[in-house]
Amino acid sequence: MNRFDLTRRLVGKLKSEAVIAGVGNTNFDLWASGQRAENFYMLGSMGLAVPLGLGVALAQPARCTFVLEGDGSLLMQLGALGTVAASAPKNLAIIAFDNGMYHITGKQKTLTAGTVDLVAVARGAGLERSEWAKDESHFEALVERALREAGPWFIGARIDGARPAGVTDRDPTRIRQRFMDAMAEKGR
Ligand SMILES: Cc1ncc(C[n+]2csc(CCOP(=O)(O)OP(=O)(O)O)c2C)c(N)n1
Repeated sequence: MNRFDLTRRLVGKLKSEAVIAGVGNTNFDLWASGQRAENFYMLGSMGLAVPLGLGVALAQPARCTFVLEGDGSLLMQLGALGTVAASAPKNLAIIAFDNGMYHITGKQKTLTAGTVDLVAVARGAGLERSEWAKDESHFEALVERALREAGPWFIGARIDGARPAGVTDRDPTRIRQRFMDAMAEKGR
């Protein structure tokens, strides 16, 4: 599967849901998919997308929040999965884009290229609703379930090594303000 394709499939199903995308390629492809005001693009802090998404989900229980994160970034902050399970926000879905590498810094292999299975790790952390998407239509079905049924959800997607479809503007102040203004609007 391809990250930009999956990101567009996700965004095509959204209304006022929040989307928090992690460093590098995940936020580049989210940016390239249309720059919704409800999108937050993490610039620089590896592993912070899940903690940020957890905070948004807890602060805005009426709004569904999606987190998009790479395998390398998830591995850097694994404890966050246990914190999500302990907090059990029904409105949070984590999507892990697993390419088995730190693509953006030079394609160095991550542990998921070897023994680590992120969905098994998420289940072990207490996230019962954790599944690998088998293909694009299964990915869409899991996203639709996450929009309808109580989470927290963890959806893993094994992706190719394609480059992202764009590059996010490096304007953190504007990204933060636009997102905060959107979060001040009523959620669904
Ligand atoms: C604490 C920290 N260490 C290292 C980096 C440098 N860095 C930025 S992105 C990245 C790789 C991210 O890998 P992954 O989350 O798997 O995403 P991919 O690049 O494969 O899309 C690294 C090592 C950083 N930003 N922060």
